[in-house]
Amino acid sequence: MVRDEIINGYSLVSDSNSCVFEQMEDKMKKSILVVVACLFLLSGLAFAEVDMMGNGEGALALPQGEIIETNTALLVSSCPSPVGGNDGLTWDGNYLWISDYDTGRAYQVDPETCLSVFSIPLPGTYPLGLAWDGSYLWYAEGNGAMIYQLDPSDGSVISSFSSPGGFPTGLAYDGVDLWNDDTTCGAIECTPDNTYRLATSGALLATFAAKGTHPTGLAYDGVNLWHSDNATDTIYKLNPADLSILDSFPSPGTYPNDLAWDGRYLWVVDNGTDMLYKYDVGVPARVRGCVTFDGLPVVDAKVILKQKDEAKQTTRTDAEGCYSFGNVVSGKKYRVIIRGPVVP
Ligand SMILES: [Ca+2]
Repeated sequence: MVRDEIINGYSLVSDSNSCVFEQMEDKMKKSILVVVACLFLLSGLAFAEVDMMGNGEGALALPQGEIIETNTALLVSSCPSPVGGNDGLTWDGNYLWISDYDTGRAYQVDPETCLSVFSIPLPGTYPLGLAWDGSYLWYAEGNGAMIYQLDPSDGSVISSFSSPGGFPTGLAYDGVDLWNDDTTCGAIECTPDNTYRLATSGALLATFAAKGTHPTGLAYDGVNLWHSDNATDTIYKLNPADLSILDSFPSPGTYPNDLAWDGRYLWVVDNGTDMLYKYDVGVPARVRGCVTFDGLPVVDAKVILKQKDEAKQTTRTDAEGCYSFGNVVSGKKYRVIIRGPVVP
């Protein structure tokens, strides 16, 4: 639990799930309404919990009609994949790579045209996840439960090791270590499903229970891990420290087999639609709320929105006592501070 600053006699106390106010001393000016809502922009978890104590001259009702919209991801474009057995996906700095279980090859794909420009043979019989370490492809093979490091020029094996689980699917590389989703047997019925952190030597560094019951794709954006699940048809933004869910959005198809990060956009390859999807996952979130006092709207009150390391935003409540912020950084805790005249 973190004790935050004292605001007009009230101290904000917050933990990871909620925040309340504790009245420190009765110094609140009767003509000024000060309310801080401590909110979390997490899809499905966004809420505000505010204990209002008022000033003894009327009951405060805040926030009322709270509407939180996170808009985690915006589909920028989509195109047909050049292959039919879409499984692995990664980005090499200029091109996408897709592994294809129909042909047993990996295809280098132009992101503008979505056409293959080059391909290499893959070892094993069930091509799955792909990742890129800056020089080499990493590749998960399902039937042999193997993870390979491959030369992208000809597909020759640089190194390989057995995967920690029985059916390795998604792969990602975070700059140091590999991340690997595993579905145990390739079907939803088999459990447990895990997400592993692995050294490039193959040493198992950490095991996490996977989000969903058919984990498939993985990508790393420099800060967060992105993970897809074919059972819930959901794409998750995860904290790599503990794999807690930071955000999520519905996958565009029912087989989001792998993910890739191109430095700006998140790509999804789907084996149901055989399409490639490009998402903007940095979409600003919107926060709206309304303020009342004794059942009447608080009009023309100054409203301030703060997020750590972001510029402070201000607006004013309208005739209905409502306010809206349209450019809030998604996935980041924020506070709304309302200052205004109390209705007599
Ligand atoms: Ca990947």
